[in-house]
Amino acid sequence: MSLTEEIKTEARRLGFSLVAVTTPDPPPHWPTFEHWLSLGRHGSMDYLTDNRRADPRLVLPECKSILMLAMSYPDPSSGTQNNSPRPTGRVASYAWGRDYHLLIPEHLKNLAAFIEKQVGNGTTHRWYTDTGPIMERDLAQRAGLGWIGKNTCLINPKMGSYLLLAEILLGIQLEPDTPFEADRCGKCTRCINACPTGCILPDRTIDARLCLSYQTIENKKEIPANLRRLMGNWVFGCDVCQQVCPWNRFASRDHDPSFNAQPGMPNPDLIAELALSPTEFNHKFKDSPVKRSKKRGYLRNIAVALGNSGDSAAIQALEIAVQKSESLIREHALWAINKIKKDDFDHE
Ligand code: B12
Ligand code: SF4
Ligand code: SF4
Repeated sequence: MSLTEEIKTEARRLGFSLVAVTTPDPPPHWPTFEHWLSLGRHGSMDYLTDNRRADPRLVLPECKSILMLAMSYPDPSSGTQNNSPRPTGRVASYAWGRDYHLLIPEHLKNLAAFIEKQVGNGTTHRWYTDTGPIMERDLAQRAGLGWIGKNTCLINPKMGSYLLLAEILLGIQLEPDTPFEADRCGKCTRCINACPTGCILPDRTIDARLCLSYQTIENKKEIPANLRRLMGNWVFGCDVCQQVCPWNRFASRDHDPSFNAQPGMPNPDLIAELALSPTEFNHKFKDSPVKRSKKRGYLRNIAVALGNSGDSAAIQALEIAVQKSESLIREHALWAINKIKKDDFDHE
């Protein structure tokens, strides 16, 4: 077995669903990315302006090959049936269980140690999942893991798109795989039609400022008034453009059990969540991706979802939030109260 094959076998043994190799050359769609940034479509995600994304050798000068990896997470349609009579929210399925930013690095460390052992001397390497200055989708496509769909996600023809990406930049030469050149979207436009805010653009990018995933996770300030109704009951992330994708019929059912839904997921009880104290929030979401939105962002989202529920049973909890909370949550709770009262009035 070649060194490349040995490394791939070990990656699969460690739980990665897909593994392939690409060169350290600049990502082919860097100009698309730069244009996207220049139009401000990244909103407040300033970390994306790190120009090392233009070339992996700016991240690791000795880089000779990049191992691209993907790990499956739960298909959102596998969530338990939600029969609650009380208003409930929806959480994107990658965030139902343990945070992948905690889980995947454990496997990356083990894989890097395996590579060092095989090569016999301290090989230079650097690994990331999500947070590094690396254009992960572009490099994963070039490594042959799948194509970039119109919804901008990397889709594998056998596994769909419920995949998280990671990479190890290596100072050793491995055999590069063939890029995935085909575009299997064809004439389909389901994701574009289904996106609640219409933020999917024709050049396989999205206007992140309008994306519900950005608004519920990355935006730390007010949610623009025109987007609040469109949020429906999404309180952390959004899966719509993947749920409608026909390629997710092939979504892998096999994922690390720590990604399984924790109690209260995937449909948290909105009235109960609105009353979470800082200690309760920190305890509940200690190892969950939800902690990224911080308590204030999460409760802001909960307030909007309660407003969208139109359920007058939520008014008392919202009034308490208006009295007790900081200005960001207060303003969204007031919006929610007005929305519920107006919906009631409109129905009379
Ligand atoms: C910023 C960011 C976001 C932003 C912006 C998303 C976006 N589409 O731009 C927000 C907060 C909205 C977001 C949302 C989500 N994200 Co996000 N996000 C990122 C991050 C950190 C950077 C992405 C980025 O640079 N965006 C800017 C655009 C312009 O770049 P891009 O999406 O990489 O697209 C490039 C390619 O598509 C390529 N390209 C364009 N046209 C074409 C045409 C062809 C033929 C080819 C081959 C390539 C190509 O060029 C583009 C620009 O260079 C990456 C991690 C990383 N380091 O890359 C995760 C990442 C993309 N996110 C991920 C996930 C899981 C999500 C969500 C599903 C979470 C959720 N359920 O809420 C949603 C999906 C929303 C969506 N439809 O994209 C995964 C995606 C895995 C996958 N299968 O694709 C990543 C890779 C994180 C990870 N390590 O797993 N995300
Ligand atoms: S994640 Fe939701 S809001 Fe964002 S592009 Fe997909 S469907 Fe649209
Ligand atoms: S829904 Fe259709 S157009 Fe969108 S990514 Fe999937 S196959 Fe492509």
